[in-house]
Amino acid sequence: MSIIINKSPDVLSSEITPKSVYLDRRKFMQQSIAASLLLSADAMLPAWAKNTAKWQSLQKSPLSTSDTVNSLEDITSYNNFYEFGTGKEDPHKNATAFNPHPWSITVEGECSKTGVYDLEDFIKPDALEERIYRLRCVEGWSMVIPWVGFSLADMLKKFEPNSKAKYVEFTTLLDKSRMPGQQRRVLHWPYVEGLRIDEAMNELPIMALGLYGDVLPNQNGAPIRLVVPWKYGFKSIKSIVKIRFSETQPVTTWNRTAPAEYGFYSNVNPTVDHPRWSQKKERVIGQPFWKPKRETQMFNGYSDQVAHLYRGMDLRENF
Ligand SMILES: Nc1nc2c(c(=O)[nH]1)N[C@H]1C(S)=C(S)[C@@H](COP(=O)(O)O)O[C@H]1N2
Ligand SMILES: [Mo]
Repeated sequence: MSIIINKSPDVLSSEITPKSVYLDRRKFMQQSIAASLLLSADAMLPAWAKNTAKWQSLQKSPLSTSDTVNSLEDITSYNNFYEFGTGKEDPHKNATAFNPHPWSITVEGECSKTGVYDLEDFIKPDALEERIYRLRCVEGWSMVIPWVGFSLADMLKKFEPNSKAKYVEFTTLLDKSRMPGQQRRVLHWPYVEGLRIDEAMNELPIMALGLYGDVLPNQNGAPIRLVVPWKYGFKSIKSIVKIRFSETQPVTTWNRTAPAEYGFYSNVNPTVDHPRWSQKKERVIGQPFWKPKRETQMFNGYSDQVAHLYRGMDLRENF
């Protein structure tokens, strides 16, 4: 197992962060969540999001990194979410009015349990855990986020994919009125991402419903987003409304937009540079400017869990 994996599931983010700071953040979160709910009187929180107080005592996954977590402020004010603008501060400003409830996910393609599911239909609060993962953006920065979520593989298995299901495609909500960034044609909307089925069935990817012990802030992909810790951040698609099992490789947004720059795999790989910049190092958000950059690790530190998925593949060609 790689050195960034903490094997003792005993430290919760609430202990890493001084209690008073953590509680302040919770207060801030609750206020901002309360404020966003005020905007729509009929906003009904689904069962899984009620009483998230208990999320603070969730079991911490042993797959978590022991690296220092970023502050809630960093995690919620420096974002990439083009549906709410292309600037790093735009999602924080422009996503406050977004109401992610009620929410459903359409399941299509090569599986026996296709249909439209309400989030509650398949989310069991017991399956929730805290997973602390580093998010490494292709642009060359990273941060460490205490997610609340559940195993993607466990969720996908419930839809009973068949033998033709070679890939899984994920799609973000398309709604220009609720996602103002979609009024500009900076990307092909809706945002689409995909994984090979064996990648999706690996133990690492999670569907996140929250972070820092509370529901996901809108700018981080409320109410549900993917987190794939060994791939560049853009694979971790936000605000998912559709999951499709397919026989052929999905056409993903960034790959379609700039195929020479963003491959389908997009594994974190310090030995393969982006055509316009090096991927050897990363700026850790929240660290003082004088601190040296961090060395980017192969597969973001998860070689032991995922290197076998790419055995025999040329990762320079399949970038
Ligand atoms: N739908 C959607 N998902 C998205 C993006 C986006 O623009 N739209 N940006 C991606 C990129 S480039 C990154 S780095 C991460 C950022 O996640 P965070 O803002 O929660 O840190 O989300 C990814 N998921
Ligand atoms: Mo990114």
